[in-house]
Amino acid sequence: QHNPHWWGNRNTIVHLFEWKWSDIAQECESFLGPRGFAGVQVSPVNENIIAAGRPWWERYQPISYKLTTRSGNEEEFGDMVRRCNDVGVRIYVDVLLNHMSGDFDGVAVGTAGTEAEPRKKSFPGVPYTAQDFHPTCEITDWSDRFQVQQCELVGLKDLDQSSDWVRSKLIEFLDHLIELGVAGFRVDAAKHMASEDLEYIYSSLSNLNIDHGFPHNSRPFIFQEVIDHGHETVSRDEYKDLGAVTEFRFSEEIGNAFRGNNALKWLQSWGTGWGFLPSGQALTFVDNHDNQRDAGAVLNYKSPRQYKMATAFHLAYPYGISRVMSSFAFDDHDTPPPQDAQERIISPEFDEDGACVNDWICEHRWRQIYAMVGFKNAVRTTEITGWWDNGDNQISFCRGNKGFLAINNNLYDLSQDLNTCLPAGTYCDVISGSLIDGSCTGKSVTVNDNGYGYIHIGSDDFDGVLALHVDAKV
Ligand code: ARE
Ligand code: CA
Repeated sequence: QHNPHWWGNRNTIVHLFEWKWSDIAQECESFLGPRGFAGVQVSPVNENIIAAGRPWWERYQPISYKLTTRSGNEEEFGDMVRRCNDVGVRIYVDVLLNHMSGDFDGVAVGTAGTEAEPRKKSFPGVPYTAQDFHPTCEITDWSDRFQVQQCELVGLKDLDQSSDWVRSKLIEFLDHLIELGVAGFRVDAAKHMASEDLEYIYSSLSNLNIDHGFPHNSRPFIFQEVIDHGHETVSRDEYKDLGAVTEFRFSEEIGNAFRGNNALKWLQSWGTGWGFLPSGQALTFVDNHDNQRDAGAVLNYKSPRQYKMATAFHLAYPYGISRVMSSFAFDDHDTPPPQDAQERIISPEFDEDGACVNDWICEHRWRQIYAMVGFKNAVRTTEITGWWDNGDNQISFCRGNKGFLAINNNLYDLSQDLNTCLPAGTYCDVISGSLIDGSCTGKSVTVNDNGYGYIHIGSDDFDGVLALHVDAKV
């Protein structure tokens, strides 16, 4: 179940972390569809516990499978899915199959008003009782398969997916979402579930809903969150044939490279050459909602220049199923999404350039990022050719004769004639500007009959990337 069911030539997913359904519907129509985004990963849709201060992570603690959260209710969810599908943008839901909520003193009330007693493993809204869970134990040894899969991840009540009842409830929940028109699922904490159980669940799911434009017999796209750095017993290889797997090594290595810890020239063998999963099984990202919060190699919006370079490379190099992160501003692990005094999530607002202003970061609305989504669409089906580097942190390459990317992460200028592999003509650099009314608002490059053009990226230019493609030819 590796096919994401993209529409037309589209091929980039954006994670609209913590957005409301009505705002996503609007975003599909006004921005994502027109800009050629292929799909949206949405935050968990089912009822969750209410945690003090409303941290984003309360949504990873389910209470029931009723579709009411701070992002909206079932009606709003259904309306969003229909409106996004109507403009060729697919919806993928983040689903929690591993666990329910963690301990809560007394009776907890969820976002749909359902009561539960997590300490007793009693979730009448499903219903689940203690017998549907693994006995309580703590994960202390991450190399111990039993602990990783049958103990409680950060104290979250661990469901027993080998039981018929649990399986039937999970399948019913996922089928309900398929009925509403989703194209697939991000499976949270997949490493914490036995792959045999997941295989049973995935293969039992309905085909995608033909009323939403999916061809007959389309299977839901599955991408599984498995964090595998190569030194634990449970590995990505157990899951990769069931569906795609999040390739965390990609995220760390691209961060390392663009932070300057590894020369960009080494990126020539990017992909399987770096020990990553085969391209069609790898869900790739510069950062995700978890690792953007950890200090370390991973880049996030707080280092914008490096982040835009890494994203340009991510979207230009033909490897993986790409996902772009769209964040809200945070100080620490617990910062809630933008909310009002009544703790309702507030809608993003935009300035005259279309950038978000009220604590929504909206990386997907940064020109340097959405322009690369357009680049990836324009070069779809081409191979990488014409790699060039200066032996250090200046690189360039072509995508067939449809696109060209150059990056300068050295502290001196890149100024020279390079092979762009493009047909002769003048092209707009889609990073420093756009093609508007037949002319470039940023840099432009004139390509001669041999495919060469003069490329300049100054070390103090606003961005360290230059990107040309056939859809931005003057
Ligand atoms: C919160 C509190 C906890 C509290 C718990 C229960 O922070 O203190 O004990 O509630 O009351 C998210 C947040 C958590 C939050 C949780 C539930 O990140 O802070 O806990 O929601 O509200 C491992 C897993 C991987 C998991 C990461 C976070 O393998 O699956 O840990 N990622 C997913 C989601 C998270 C989410 C959950 C799972 C839970 O993406 O957003 O948690 O649904 C090594 C290992 C990895 C390990 C990693 C971090 O790299 O190889 O396997 O990841 O360390 O520990
Ligand atoms: Ca488990």
